[in-house]
Amino acid sequence: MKAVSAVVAGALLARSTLAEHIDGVVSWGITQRRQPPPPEEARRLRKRASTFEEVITNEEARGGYFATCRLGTPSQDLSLQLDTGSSDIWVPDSSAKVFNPSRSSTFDVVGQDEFDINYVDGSSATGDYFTDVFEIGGATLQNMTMGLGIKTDIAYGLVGVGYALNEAIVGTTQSASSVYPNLPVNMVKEKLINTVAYSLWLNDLDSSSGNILFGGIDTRKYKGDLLRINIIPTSQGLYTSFNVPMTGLQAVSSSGTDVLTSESFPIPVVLDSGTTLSYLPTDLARQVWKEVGALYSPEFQLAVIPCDMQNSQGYFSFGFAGPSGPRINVSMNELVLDLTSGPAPVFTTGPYKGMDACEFGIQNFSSAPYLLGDTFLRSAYVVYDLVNNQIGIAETDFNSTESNIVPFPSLSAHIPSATAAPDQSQATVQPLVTTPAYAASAGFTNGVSSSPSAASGLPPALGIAQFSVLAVSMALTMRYCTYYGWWLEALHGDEGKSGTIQKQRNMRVVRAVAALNSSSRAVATRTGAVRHVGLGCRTQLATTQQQWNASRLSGLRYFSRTRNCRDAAADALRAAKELAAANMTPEAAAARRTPEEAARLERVRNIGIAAHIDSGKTTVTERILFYTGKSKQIHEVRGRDGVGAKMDSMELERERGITIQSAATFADWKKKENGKEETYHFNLIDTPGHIDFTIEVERAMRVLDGAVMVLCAVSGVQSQTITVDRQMKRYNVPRISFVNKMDRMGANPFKAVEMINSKLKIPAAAIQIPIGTEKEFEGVVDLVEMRTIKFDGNRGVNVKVSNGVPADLQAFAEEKRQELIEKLADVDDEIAELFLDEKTPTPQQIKAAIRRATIGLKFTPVLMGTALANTGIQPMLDAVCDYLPNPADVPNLALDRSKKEEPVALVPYNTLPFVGLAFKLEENPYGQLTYMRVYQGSLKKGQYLFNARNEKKVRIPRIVRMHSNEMEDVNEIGAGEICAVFGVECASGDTFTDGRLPYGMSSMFVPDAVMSLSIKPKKSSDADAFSKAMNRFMREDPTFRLHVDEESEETIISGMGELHLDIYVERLRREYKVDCETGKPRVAYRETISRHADFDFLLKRQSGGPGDYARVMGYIEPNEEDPEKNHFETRVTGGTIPDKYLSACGKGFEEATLKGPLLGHRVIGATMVITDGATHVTDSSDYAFNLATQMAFRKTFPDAGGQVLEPLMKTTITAPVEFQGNILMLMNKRGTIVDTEVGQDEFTMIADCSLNAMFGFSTHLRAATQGKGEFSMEFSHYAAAPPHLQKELVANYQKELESKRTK
Ligand SMILES: Nc1nc2c(ncn2[C@@H]2O[C@H](COP(=O)(O)OP(=O)(O)OP(=O)(O)O)[C@@H](O)[C@H]2O)c(=O)[nH]1
Ligand SMILES: [Mg+2]
Repeated sequence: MKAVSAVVAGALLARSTLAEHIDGVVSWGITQRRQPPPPEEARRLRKRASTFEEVITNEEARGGYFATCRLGTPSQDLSLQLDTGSSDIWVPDSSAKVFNPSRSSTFDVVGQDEFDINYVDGSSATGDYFTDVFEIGGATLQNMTMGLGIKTDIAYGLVGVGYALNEAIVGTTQSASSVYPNLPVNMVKEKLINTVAYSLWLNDLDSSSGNILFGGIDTRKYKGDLLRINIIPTSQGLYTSFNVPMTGLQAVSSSGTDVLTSESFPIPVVLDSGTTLSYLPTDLARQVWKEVGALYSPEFQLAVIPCDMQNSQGYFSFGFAGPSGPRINVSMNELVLDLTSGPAPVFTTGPYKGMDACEFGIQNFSSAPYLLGDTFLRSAYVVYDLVNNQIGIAETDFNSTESNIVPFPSLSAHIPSATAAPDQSQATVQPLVTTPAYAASAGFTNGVSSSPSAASGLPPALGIAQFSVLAVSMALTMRYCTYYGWWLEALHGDEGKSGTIQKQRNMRVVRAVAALNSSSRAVATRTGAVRHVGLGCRTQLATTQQQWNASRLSGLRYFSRTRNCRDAAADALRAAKELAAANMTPEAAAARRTPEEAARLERVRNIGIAAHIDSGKTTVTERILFYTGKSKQIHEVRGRDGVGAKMDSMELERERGITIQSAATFADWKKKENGKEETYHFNLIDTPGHIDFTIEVERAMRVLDGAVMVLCAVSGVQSQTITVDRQMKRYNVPRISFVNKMDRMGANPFKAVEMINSKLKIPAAAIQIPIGTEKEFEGVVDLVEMRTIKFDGNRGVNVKVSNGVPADLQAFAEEKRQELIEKLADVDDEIAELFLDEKTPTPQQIKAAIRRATIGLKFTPVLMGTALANTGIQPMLDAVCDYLPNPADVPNLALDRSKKEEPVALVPYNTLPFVGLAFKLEENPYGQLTYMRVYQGSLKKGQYLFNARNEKKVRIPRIVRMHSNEMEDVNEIGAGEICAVFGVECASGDTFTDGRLPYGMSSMFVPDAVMSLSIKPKKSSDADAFSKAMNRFMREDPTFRLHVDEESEETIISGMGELHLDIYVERLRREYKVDCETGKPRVAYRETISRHADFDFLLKRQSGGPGDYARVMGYIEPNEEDPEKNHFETRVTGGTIPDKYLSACGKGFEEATLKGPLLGHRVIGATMVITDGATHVTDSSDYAFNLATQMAFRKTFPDAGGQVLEPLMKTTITAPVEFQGNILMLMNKRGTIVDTEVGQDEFTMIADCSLNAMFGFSTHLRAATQGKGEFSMEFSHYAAAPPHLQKELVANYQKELESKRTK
């Protein structure tokens, strides 16, 4: 912005101090001009601008930065002013002794008389457009288009580096197509830098120099983290200035810290190097002044302060973009500025009588946008990223003598080494406006020497009342007039009203007034402003920032016409972006895929093994590891050798013989294809079957491309098979089915096939038939090829394949093959056609159809075998290769956050930008391990990734492939694979990118906890270990939760069931040596309402100070659309409740539903509608409306038929048939029987049971079935608890509350 560029107009040109050129970065040293201008130049300048009064001498604090550039051939040195608020380069010609075109052999006029620029301050330049060689910081631009000011009243040239749309636009309307190319854009075009971005940092008050670094950052020049925050666009969505949300301000000194608040939070502030002072909303500025004892004159709109306050030890901490955003501390020595260049003026009256007066660096302004000028910016290292529309900001390291320049790697790359400020959405939250205690005030003034003539050093900060007096009292105003009078006299006295330049230079001018003038140039005419300042007390600066902005945007500063160069920048940017985008489409990526890459992917299979508990998943996986040569020996689940299965590595798993955590491994399977051996690479996850660990299946299914669904040959589809089926369907995971335990008595694979068809509703057909049954089971007939497969050798390693089918099975095989073809004909067009033509498909046609239909989620081929007896596993591995997808076969989608979460396909191609999903976290002895599925791009050791959730940047120091609990280090992992990485702090389900794509991926489904229990370590000394363990468990397992009950102060853990919680209590004991006491398991009840009820609630409280007033009217009723979710709506007409209070009502409703009125459990299925209400002029607030809504909800809850819900569990019990009667009796008491299935020996009963009734059920079941019965439970839905139970629960809760109240 050229706001104060005019302020410096009179200063002398200086030489550049630093010019350095590294690849992709151009660094340019800038020095503030310290010398006064020669008199004739100053005169001309004075004529030029309305704000020229401040243009006198040096002073360190004066804004405006100049750099040495070189123009023409041979080059002429020019010192040009840097302007972050415009986008053009132009230079006055030789008449101003700035640039002499006739001496340049490369000078070429491209637009005669077409250059015409007007500034809002009234200054202007007209002339030609020309191209010539332009150099800065060692970078040369051969054909830079620039303006030549042949007629101009500005003595120096300008280099704009701001948003093109701000000022460097053609014509008078803003449009992206008329953007004029500016310096950074041209540097990108010339490939000198990679992106349109630069870092700009100033040094402290004393050195008055700074640097601009195009295309990169210098990591040694700032302290702490460089945080990225988003720039605020205009209401039309355009980016025109570096406008960011300021969301906090604290005053800090040795006596305390004050949080200063403003009605205007979040405050839009423009970071504007070139404006000397900073301008904040009046309410905030007043608090700042009060902290430091600055005095304000309404006449002059200026705050002044004793100069001694330069030594004050306090500082102000500016916060941006929400509570977790960057903070920049600005110390007092940056905020107290000399008013003049000679001896300082002295306070003639008032509390600082006799002391030197200085200008205070923070002034007030009446409307947005506010400005943070050099008094702020000197303390901040700022990176301006015009491509991503972000700013990187950190505190400047004034003492740094070192340099480490990091270029932006590419056009759209984010600011290097910067992380996005988290929770930027919070930046829109308006904090509560409070009055500070001014605890820091004493510390600000403490120790600052007082003036000898002042009565008693610095006075304590003025109270608000005194302030208002100061603001209105004529006497005080007069005092300031006196003060200015002194100045006016000095200026006009001896030499008369006109004064002389010489005198003016010596006499110094009140810069702040001029700065304000320059901010209000829209209405202050040049001469008018001069007059106003000259008239001192009568200065009236009533203009608003909007007016000023409006005039800027309506084109007061514009290029009249341009020629060929007008759209160059936009074109260059657009073309680069289009090229990048075109290269990233799935089609383009697929087309570029090399044969090697395609071959690699074709042989990758990411698969999961999932099934009902105990069906043999781990036993199967153990065989896979053995047959692929990954492990040399087979160890059984709870085997006699006492080793335990490799994949069940946890001690508890081995003891209990169940899988608790999923385990990942990888292996190479050599498959015979057309007489050749082809190697397939498997990434494999063995999941647990128990429903309490269902999250493990959930996340495996989220990231895997295919699955092997294992079924028991005797039981077929069981309760958890149905759960797993649901999970596979949720994530569209194609599957093959493997009927295990073919050696068991009563094994019947065809019953399992039938059950898959009928219960899971997936067309399924056996592609094998067994040879021999139960103990005689020795192999299978492959129905596709009609050949015999048998196994011998140690553990069945030798697969003996013979063509043809055993004679006794011929007819059966034909029949089953026909069934397979018919089933395929139902789901596959090609087979359907052959079938209708009564043609027999070839084995290749069948195979191809099975693959198509399986990947298309329309079919599952069923294989069979026995893992324990080592039969049938190898053909199942072949089937994984034949029928399950490779990573390129299945669509994987990400959500493009820059396009309203539009889905975009990810392509597993190594050279595309990286996108991966962290799906599982685990702490192991070597540190935090994050399992990651790489969807796109490759990941190299040492690479940086960005977490899409919080934009945090992390380095990946180590990549491993997991083999259960062992690891193998790798340097790189390719697209489509699964790996684990160390050193990444994240949550499970986080998306990672290399920073080039704005993608996130949908997260996985996390079921709600149904059971909880209170827990506490037996020894208080174990508290640390306890909380460490709990933190770890919660991080690793999203279904495990912990909270401290507010009322009972007990620690409550909750999870998926008794076993789930049990395992964690046990792991605490074993892994952390913490013994715990646990309470009785509790049910996670819910509360809801059953009918419509109206309310009209008035909150009116008065207690001395401001009161609380809010009236809300409306109704609550059951949420018919989703009985598990709450819904809030407002239908207020006529603005009886303003919008901001309505959003407070919404929050109030949310809070009320967290703790239901009956039991303090969550409320679900409630709708609340606010239809009307009332506010009070002074007493209404967000707080009052939030509270009123909560109270209205609670009060109306009983009228709306509030009731307690309890979880109903789908319970499946299996036992030998003879116990059917006993079980029926057991279940009658506990729930509703949904289904019973009686098999040959076993029967299965499914019932919906109240969880409450199921505590201790295992003991009863054991007693009723002589230990032969089994059961599993899974949450089904919530239903109203029986009335007597509701009554009892509510009474108990009330009693508890009562006892707490009386305590
Ligand atoms: N008869 C027979 N038993 C088997 C077979 N496969 C596994 N088992 C047994 O079934 C029991 C459960 O096997 P696991 O491999 O632990 O089953 P899982 O599916 O991994 O169990 P979870 O992970 O706890 O759900 C073990 O005792 C195995 O020995 C088989 O083919 N035949
Ligand atoms: Mg297992």
